[in-house]
Amino acid sequence: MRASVFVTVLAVLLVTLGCSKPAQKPGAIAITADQKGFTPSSVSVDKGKPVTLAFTRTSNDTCATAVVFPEINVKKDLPLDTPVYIDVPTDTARTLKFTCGMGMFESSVVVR
Ligand SMILES: [Cu+2]
Repeated sequence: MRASVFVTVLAVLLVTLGCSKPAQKPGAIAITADQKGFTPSSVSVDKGKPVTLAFTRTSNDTCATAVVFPEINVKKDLPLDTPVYIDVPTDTARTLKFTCGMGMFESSVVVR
């Protein structure tokens, strides 16, 4: 019967984690998009540790109305003053480039 207790605990845990997901992400790394591009334009994160970036566009005077991570096929629109959360894979040590929708404001996440 121990196995079934374990499975029940695991299921409850997964449901709890799942429910908390759409909420705010306190550990997220904040990145601002404005006329200067992305700030900070480079972030380093620890390999193997889950990382969420929170992109917020704070100006209409910028072409960074979207953020693109070409290596992981992620493209997200950045509505004004609304945080957009992106989970970055950290399983391998590498540099993940991110830019605006036109490939400008080249920035990076360094996983090491
Ligand atoms: Cu651009």
